[in-house]
Amino acid sequence: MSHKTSSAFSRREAIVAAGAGAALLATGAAEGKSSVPQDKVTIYHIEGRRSQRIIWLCEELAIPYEVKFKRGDTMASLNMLKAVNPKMAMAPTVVFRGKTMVESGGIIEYLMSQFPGGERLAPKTSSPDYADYKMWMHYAEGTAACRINAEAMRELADRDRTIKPATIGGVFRIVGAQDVVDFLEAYIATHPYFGGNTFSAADIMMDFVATYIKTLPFDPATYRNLDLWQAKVQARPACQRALSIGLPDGPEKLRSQRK
Ligand SMILES: N[C@@H](CCC(=O)N[C@@H](CS)C(=O)NCC(=O)O)C(=O)O
Repeated sequence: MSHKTSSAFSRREAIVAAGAGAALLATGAAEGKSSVPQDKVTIYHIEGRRSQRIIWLCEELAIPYEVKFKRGDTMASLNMLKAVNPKMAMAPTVVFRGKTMVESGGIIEYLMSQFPGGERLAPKTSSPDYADYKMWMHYAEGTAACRINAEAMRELADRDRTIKPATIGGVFRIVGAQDVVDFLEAYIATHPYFGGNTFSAADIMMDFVATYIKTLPFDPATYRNLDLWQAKVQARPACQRALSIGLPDGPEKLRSQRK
């Protein structure tokens, strides 16, 4: 793996991803062109966060990209992100063709529409799987992550390590986080992927949700099939490359840093 430093940050501070992106950077240089292709995606990243999704997408589609974060230092990575996107400093923040974007699902769908091969990561619109794909693409953030997060925040506040139904303004939600876990589990127990029969961007979106679930005290017996599916999708070479770039010290190190 080769690393290339960003002009904006020192070698220790910035990591420019290898893999597909580096391959294209190298091609440009060999032809005497700019070593920075116009269509390069810049991903502002925090280890273990949703920005991992964009690295994975770029690896799946061989999109040229660079990743900016400070290894092992969440606050420094956040500050890099804030410097480029002060009003909405969220991971991922992506800079592409002069635009700064947030919202991982939107970024993924946009990049898929802009690079060759993007259509490989979605079922055809004529396929019965297309409805499932669309639903999970949006459910991942629209419902799953935020409902789980609402209860996680309460759980962290209570410190009693139990998941309780979240309330909004004192009113109980009908659909709680365990309902979300049960819904995912029921689907993935009967389908190979979240986009139905084939791997798709919906799996990239849902992977973070599965990881999030594992960090909270849900009963693992309620997400066994989700676990099996996650092991399967994470074994993909593109995901493995993305993890070695975006989470170089592994999830354990990250967990120990959070304690
Ligand atoms: N729905 C957004 C959520 C982005 C988000 O909340 N990212 C987290 C990291 S995983 C973040 O930046 N948190 C900082 C904050 O909320 O202040 C997406 O999918 O991109």
